[in-house]
Amino acid sequence: MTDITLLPQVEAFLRRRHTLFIDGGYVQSHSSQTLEVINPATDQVIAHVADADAADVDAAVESARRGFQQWSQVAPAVRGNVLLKLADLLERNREELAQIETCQSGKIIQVSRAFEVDQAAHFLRYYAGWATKISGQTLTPSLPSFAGERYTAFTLREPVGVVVGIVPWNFSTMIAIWKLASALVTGCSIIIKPSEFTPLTILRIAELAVDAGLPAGALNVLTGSGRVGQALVEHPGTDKVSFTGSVPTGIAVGRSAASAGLTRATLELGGKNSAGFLRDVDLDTAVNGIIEAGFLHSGQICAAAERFFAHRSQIEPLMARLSERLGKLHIGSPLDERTEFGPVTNRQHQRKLEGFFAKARAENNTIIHGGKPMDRPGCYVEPTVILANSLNDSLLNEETFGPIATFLPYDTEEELLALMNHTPYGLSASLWTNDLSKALRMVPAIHAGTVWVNMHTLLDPAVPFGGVKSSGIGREFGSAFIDDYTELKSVMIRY
Ligand code: TXE
Repeated sequence: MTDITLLPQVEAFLRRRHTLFIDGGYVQSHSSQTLEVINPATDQVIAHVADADAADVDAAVESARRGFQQWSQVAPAVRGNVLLKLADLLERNREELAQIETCQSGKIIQVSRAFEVDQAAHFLRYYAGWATKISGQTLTPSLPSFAGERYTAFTLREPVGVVVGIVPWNFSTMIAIWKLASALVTGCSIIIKPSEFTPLTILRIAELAVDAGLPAGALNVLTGSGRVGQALVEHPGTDKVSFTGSVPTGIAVGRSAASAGLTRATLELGGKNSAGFLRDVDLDTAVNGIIEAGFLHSGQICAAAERFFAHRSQIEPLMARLSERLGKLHIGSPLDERTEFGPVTNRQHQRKLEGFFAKARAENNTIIHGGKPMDRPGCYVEPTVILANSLNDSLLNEETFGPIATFLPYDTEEELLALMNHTPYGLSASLWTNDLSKALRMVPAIHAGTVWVNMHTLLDPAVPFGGVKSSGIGREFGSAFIDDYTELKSVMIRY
């Protein structure tokens, strides 16, 4: 094993006594409770963070309300420049941030660098560009004039106020950046509640945001358990929640937000995404596609595919070739630059995946590859390929959020569409074919917020992203986020 050496600043950061980030700096929590942060590759406790309490929630919300008053008055061009500077600072501190992220999440270092830092900086710059382009419209009222009076009208786009950004553990930095960039560019302030499993990187980024010129209170970070997220959603001083995470928690958050005086909620939840391979795709292309769709970051991606459908004539050779490729993956320490496949992010999740392996066996699914935890320290499970018996099998219906590709054969393209749509979820789906004309005819029949053709999982800030059915409400990215982070005020004038 040849792990890279941790930078001295990473060692020093991990040794810090981590507190909360409120009002532009670190402050002690009112609570004496702390949470352990565990490196899932080694099982070692690498840091402790505060488990915020109700008084901390009040302090963060008061700070965010003051931050909102100030930040919403800052000129759009200046807001955009702060985001651009933050993107520069992410890149300047790339290795430090990537190493902190890998230590807390087990994400392989190459993925931490490429996605948690480089992609996050790319998203920040995209959002920064919107700062100077968000406006209302002028309108022509429709009513006739009764006595010669005239009417004119226009709309204003106003920031919604204090946003709560609740972030999961799979991409702790990039998802936090999506939320803070959307909030800050529209003039909102934001309180980020990171996952209890991965709270560290965003604490460091909050410091960088102050260096980039963000005023106190515009960004606060409250660490703690789900209870802290719930208290923020229910707080009368918050105006909107942007949640990314599991379906059951997302539904609970949506309910709490509605009960707390119709707090706006955008919910980006997971699901059970499908990838359908048409007969014309050659096996190597299909195998590369399955690795991209199902095994990047050990499948711990809400948009990843978990249900794979291949033509009956191809399914066996396809699974054999996939199994051969997975057998050659370099599995190891996420701090080793050669590693292609690392641990999952926490013990709880590893146990959940073991539960899925047991279900597959109990339902007589065929385990083509993997199907076990790995006999080594850390939260490792084998990359796994399963052949299901029927559409009702658990592995084709329940989100595993892990490196498990479950297959079922189809005979006709009509059947393929029915199989792909047979799920209460609809975040993403992909079709793989050389026949683009056929793909374009099939795309409208697929029930998902994003349909990819000959690709899967790659998110672009210019392309809206979000779910249909039980996979969520609202869209991130593109111009679509503007509707969720601003109120539309209508102004009508008689003259
Ligand atoms: O997610 P949660 P968890 C799946 C994955 C995983 C399972 C549970 O299968 O094994 O969900 O993971 C905060 N009010 N996904 O428990 O519960 C919580 O503190 C407000 C899929 O980590 O969804 C964390 O910050 N907030 C998923 C965030 O919500 C609450 C990504 C997400 O936690 C809360 C992650 C409450 N009542 C896990 N309860 C995806 N699809 O992207 C918890 N939180």
